[in-house]
Amino acid sequence: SQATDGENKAAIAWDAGQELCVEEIEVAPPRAHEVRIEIYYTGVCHTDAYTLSGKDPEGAFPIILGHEGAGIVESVGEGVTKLVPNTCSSQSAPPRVSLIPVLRSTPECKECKFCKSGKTNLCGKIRATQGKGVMPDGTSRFKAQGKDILHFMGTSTFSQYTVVADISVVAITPKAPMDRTCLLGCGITTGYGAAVVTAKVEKGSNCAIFGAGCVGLSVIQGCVKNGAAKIIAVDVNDGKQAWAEKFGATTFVNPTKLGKRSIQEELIEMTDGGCDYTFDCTGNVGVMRAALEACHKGWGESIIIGVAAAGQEISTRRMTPPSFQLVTGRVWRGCAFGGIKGRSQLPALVDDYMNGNLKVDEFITHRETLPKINEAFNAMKQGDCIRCVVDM
Ligand code: NAD
Ligand code: AHE
Ligand code: ZN
Repeated sequence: SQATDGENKAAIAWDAGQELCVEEIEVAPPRAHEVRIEIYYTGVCHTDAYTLSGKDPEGAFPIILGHEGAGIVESVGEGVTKLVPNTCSSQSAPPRVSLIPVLRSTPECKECKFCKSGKTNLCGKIRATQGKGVMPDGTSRFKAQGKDILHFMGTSTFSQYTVVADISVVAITPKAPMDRTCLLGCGITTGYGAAVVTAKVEKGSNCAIFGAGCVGLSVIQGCVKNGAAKIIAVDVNDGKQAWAEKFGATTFVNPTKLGKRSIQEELIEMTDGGCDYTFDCTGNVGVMRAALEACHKGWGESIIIGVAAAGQEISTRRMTPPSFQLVTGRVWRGCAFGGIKGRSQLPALVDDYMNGNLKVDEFITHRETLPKINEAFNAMKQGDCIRCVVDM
């Protein structure tokens, strides 16, 4: 089917805090260096809910959310040579290319100061326009009810067709099942990369992971992969204990059940002086502080992954002077998409999954279809949903 023939539906967020409306939209053809993709499956990430809630300072409406997608290239704009449909596959009819559009901050142009630095996976080429919800030329490709609809994270996967910059797309093996690999577009890759690529957890390390949702569970799988000794999952929901253990956590702590003792005190005692690595996978600024303060003096590193709401502040004050948390060698850092470069490094992760070396299926607790996408958001609030995959 064609993107513009009236059969194209998308879930539109008309305003903050409202349910998504599934309705017909027009998706204009891709312009130069753009790709139009037929989305087959999308995951729903907490960052979609965060932006929908109105807490994202960049979140403008109306917008088409979604940034964990897998699909097939339908057409390409001028100057796109590597993602041309029907040429990249050895499969018989219909030949196709599977793609994961990767999230906004992690396109990879391989030419900008960021890409060339060798120090980050962030790419500067289209970040400014992406933040404004438009394509690099400053315009939108989506129209509904006569109005322009904004793009999100350079992906907008809650649409049966979407247009993205070519540098936001990564071609993966056509054998990969799209109803699972869509999740590599954000949550799983983010957590795994945070442990393996950003923290570079060493064998024998003591690690604490705050928040055992999709991101935290994948941090756990990264810690397991790198041979960590203690992998302590911290979550306020006791239901997450079994999940954390399934992914390889060695211990589970519910911080609400420690009486007067703080979680940082508990972790420092459990690890004989503090953790080598801690990870915030909650987005809660109080948790970020606890995660830093639970680190070992001299070298402990705390990685912030969670996205905190606009207007909040991160702070630390457990020592006098407070700067001594960092002066005495603890490191506070963060990462987007785990520090993984979308186009250079993601295909290898897909291969790891195909070879049975990376858990993906295990994260899927719910499935929905596009007309019921709001159910996916409801499920996410329940606490028993790790990831819901939406069949578009
Ligand atoms: P999730 O809601 O599935 O998981 C969060 C977990 O944290 C839940 O199990 C919850 O019970 C637990 N939790 C909440 N408050 C807690 C507290 N005070 N102490 C301990 N545990 C607590 O969410 P997710 O999809 O795994 O995402 C986690 C965070 O990561 C979100 O903030 C999301 O926006 C962010 N995120 C960031 C990136 C990135 O690239 N940096 C990518 C994906 C998601
Ligand atoms: N306005 C931002 C807010 C959300 C955010 O921080 N996004 C993270 C990824 S979270 C994915 O679930 C991110 O990549 N930030 C780095 C950047 O350059 O924005 C947004 O992304 O819309
Ligand atoms: Zn996400």
